[in-house]
Amino acid sequence: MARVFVYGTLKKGQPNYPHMINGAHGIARFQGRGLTVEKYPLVIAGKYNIPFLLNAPGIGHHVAGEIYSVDDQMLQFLDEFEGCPDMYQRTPMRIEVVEWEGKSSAPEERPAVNSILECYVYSTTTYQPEWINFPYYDNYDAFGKHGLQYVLRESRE
Ligand code: PCA
Repeated sequence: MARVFVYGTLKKGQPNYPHMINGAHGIARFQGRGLTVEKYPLVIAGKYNIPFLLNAPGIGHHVAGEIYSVDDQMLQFLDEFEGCPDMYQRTPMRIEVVEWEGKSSAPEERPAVNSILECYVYSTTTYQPEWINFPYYDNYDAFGKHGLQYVLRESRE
């Protein structure tokens, strides 16, 4: 099992969450919520209003997201779904635990609140330079007041 931190459309209540709970893609177990230890610019970009964590540490906010434990099959699905490595690259990042719900591990293996875990994150270094000037978010919501509603894959032209 691998640990993945999601900050965008894969979070609960967001447009691509159904893929996380689709057993045909493998297993993803929700473990808790977290925050990037480093600051990153999280922007919404392109004509489909896609959220991107730009891999430019030190700029932006500590970004909120969810920690999942996923099997190899789900990890492979997510790589394909996220256009990895062209659109996003999956890299290990340090994530601070905000809230832990994972029940699978023994109590002594349960990470404490405020402890730091290494998790895979889909961020990008292959972004258009002007994106760094876009507004930064700390907690992505496709339906937020920014009005930049995410366009689902199947609705794109
Ligand atoms: N999906 C991935 C990266 C951005 C996105 O929309 C995620 O939720 O973390």
